[in-house]
Amino acid sequence: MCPSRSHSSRFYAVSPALSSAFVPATLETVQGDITRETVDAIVNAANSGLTRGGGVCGAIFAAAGPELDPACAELGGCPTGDAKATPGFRLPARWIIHAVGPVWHGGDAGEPDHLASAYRRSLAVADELGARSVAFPAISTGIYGYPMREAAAIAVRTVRAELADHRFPSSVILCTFDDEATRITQEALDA
Ligand code: AR6
Repeated sequence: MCPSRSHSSRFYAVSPALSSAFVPATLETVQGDITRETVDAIVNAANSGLTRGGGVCGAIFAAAGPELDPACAELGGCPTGDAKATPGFRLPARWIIHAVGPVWHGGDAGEPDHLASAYRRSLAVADELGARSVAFPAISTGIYGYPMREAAAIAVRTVRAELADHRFPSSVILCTFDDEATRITQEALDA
């Protein structure tokens, strides 16, 4: 579990599978190293070749172990805005969902749509896997240069909308890596 946990934002999503019943779904921000999250699936901020990279991708490949490289190679890449899953190998998480966010080019090159799509597709893959809990890093906000505030607003809006439509997951963590990202993400949750 990540070292510091900020307060959660709880809301209620209607599960289509449970007709009129309400299923509590949680969305919260947690600060720390995503590779240590004890969730069913963690999301990787991947490149379209699904190869070992820097940032959170490098941390995930290092923690998952050498089995991850051939497992990713078998997937044959992944377009921007899409997501594909592998096992988590040596991670506490059972699965890794590799999501490819956009490189920031100033905001007029379809970046918001691609970023929302990366979150949406990751949640669809989690749903297919039956993953009950998923942790996301702040996709695209590091090496790919997406401004944190804009990215956090898209993450919160997209995840909230998707959780209302899917049975799984019922718990989503937005895992932030530093104090500023945590503060900005919490503000997006509270907005
Ligand atoms: N746990 C949680 N968040 C982290 C961690 C960690 N261990 N390490 C970094 N972050 P980035 P991108 C945060 O650069 O911008 C790779 O080479 C970090 O502070 O990892 O989508 C890939 O292979 C930032 O807020 O991903 C691609 O080529 C966020 O994770 C490219 O980088 C995302 O930063 C993807 O770039």
